[in-house]
Amino acid sequence: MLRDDILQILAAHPEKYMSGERISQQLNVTRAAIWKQIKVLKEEGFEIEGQTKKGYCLLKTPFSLNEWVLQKALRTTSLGCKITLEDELESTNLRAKELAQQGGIHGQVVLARRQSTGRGRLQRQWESPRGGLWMSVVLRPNLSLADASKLTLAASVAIADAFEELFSLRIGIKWPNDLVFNGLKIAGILGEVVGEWNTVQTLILGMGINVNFTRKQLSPSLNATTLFEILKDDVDLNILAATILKYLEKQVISLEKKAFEELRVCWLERAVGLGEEVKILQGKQVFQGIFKGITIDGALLLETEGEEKSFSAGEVQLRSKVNNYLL
Ligand code: BT5
Repeated sequence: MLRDDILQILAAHPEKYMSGERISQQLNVTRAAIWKQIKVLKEEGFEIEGQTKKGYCLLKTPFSLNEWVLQKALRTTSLGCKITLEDELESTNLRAKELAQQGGIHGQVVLARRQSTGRGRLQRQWESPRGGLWMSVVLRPNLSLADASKLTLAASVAIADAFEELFSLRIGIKWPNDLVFNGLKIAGILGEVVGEWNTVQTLILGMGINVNFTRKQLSPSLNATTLFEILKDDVDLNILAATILKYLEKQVISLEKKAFEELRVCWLERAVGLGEEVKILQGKQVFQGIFKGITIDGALLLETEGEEKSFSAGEVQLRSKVNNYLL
């Protein structure tokens, strides 16, 4: 695409001005065509300075999702090998599922700047205003069905690692895979299995992160926060997506090598409520006890009345003793 070629030239000459004439000669198009595309790029959020005698200089790339910027930021070999980015989708998981059914490849990533009907687990609603990172990855890892389910745990660790690298921010993981800051949910993960398990195992890993928007844009009833509320500033969604994919790729490779214990340890390092008295809600039943840890398969271990009981994710909910989401 002409726009990408222009960006390529400008990015190859950082802090330098490139004349419209030189760019047009290099790309074999008119200067008017260059001017037109620069205008579109500016509308997309690229800061490009134009000076009459000197030409154009790329000052800043946009913080909003942009395929070219994301491609540049990627440091992976398989995840992000193919990117689908739409301004709005019903749900990135839904689109990724469709792509997977049509033969989508391992590592294909689907992103939307906004979701109209984003989904959580058990068909719960996931609010997805503009400014968030709504991303799904098609994974066809070399793992059994039982082990593939560990990828949702791996994704929560990958998101936490990215937050630490980029923002020096330590976020906790609330079992099984909610990411929380000061007891408020900042991100959620939805893993869904597609198709025939006996042949190629496909997992759609959906990650929803509240980033560049205020808390007011979500329903007041939610125990939620956003990165903007914490940092008081916008961040580059492309860098965030690329960094999460980098850590997720590492996790996928290490799970394929059966490094399950390493994942369990990393997960436990981030767990909130560990060693504390908690409540487990299973339908109308309530179990109270000490949150001892997780099994190698990610089931929660609760010490109650001198016994250890394990709960797998699904219908079960974890609460603090005082019934808070989790402090
Ligand atoms: C989750 O479900 O936490 C998984 C969320 C996954 C969302 C991503 S976005 C990209 C991809 N495409 C999709 O359509 N989905 C994935 P669960 O643990 O069931 O939590 C859902 C609950 O979180 C809801 O019932 C609300 O209480 C709460 N919630 C909804 N939107 C929220 C938000 N933006 N921030 C914090 N909490 C929210």
